[in-house]
Amino acid sequence: MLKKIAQKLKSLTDIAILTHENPDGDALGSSFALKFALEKLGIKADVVLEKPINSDFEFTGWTPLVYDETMTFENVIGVDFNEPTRTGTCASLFENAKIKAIVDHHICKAEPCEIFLSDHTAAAAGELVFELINELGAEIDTNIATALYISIMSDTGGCRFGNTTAKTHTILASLIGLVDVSYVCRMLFDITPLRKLELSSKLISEIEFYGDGKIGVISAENLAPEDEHYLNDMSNRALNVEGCQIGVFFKQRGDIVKVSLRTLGEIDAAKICSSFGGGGHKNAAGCGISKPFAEAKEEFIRELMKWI
Ligand SMILES: [Mn+2]
Repeated sequence: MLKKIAQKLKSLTDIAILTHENPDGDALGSSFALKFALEKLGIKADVVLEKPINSDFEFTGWTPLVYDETMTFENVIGVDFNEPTRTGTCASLFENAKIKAIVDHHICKAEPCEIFLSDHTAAAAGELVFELINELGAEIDTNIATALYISIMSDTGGCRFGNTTAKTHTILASLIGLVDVSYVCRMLFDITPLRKLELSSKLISEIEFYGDGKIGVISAENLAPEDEHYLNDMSNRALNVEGCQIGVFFKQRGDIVKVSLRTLGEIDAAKICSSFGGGGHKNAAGCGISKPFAEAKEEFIRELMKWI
């Protein structure tokens, strides 16, 4: 499939790259790595996002095209999602395109398009994009290497999560000479906007525990939309409390309670979230529940209690 996708991409002159809404480091890094590689081959490529890049990633200097409803693209490739609805308002670009492909590493329920590479053993979409770039024959330069490095380090939490493999390290090792590692890691993992520090300290101070401290729960019922991206790692923060095996973060978004779940070992986050219509990876998954906040939370925690 990798070969097929590379051949297809090489036959095109203009490609839009899409990724999931509220893009994280993997979504952005794998998208921009692919853009830079395609441009090296003389193919016009744009990353199209719902919104401008969030402040966490301003340091990259990456510039996406911001979606507007007049946009149309004949050719689209999606990275880091396998359900087109995950791209938010960009879903129409995907639906209306003539040629569409997806490269993804989430557990997959249904094939979203004909040209579809799905490998849930990959730690990050960036690992698959790395292989795709090699297949395309584009030479990896500093811009591409940095984007891939950000992608893989983000989805593996700096090679600390259970999804990290020997292959992850091998790929990173091949990139490392081209990347300003200490700068990138400081920007990814250490630098915190003051607003994020304030918000997360407040939410963490209100953490609740269930099941003898095995389940840590952080909740944000009244969250301003512009603050949402500051709280991407809240479920990890809950999981990091000594004795916790499950970390969960509930936040209200419109009429939906969004759930972000992190688990240890055999506690299958993807399975738990799929019973609420969501999905993801074995130890990191999410879902949305259309119920009042307290009710959604109670129902989800009741399900978690079965796993401990
Ligand atoms: Mn990913």
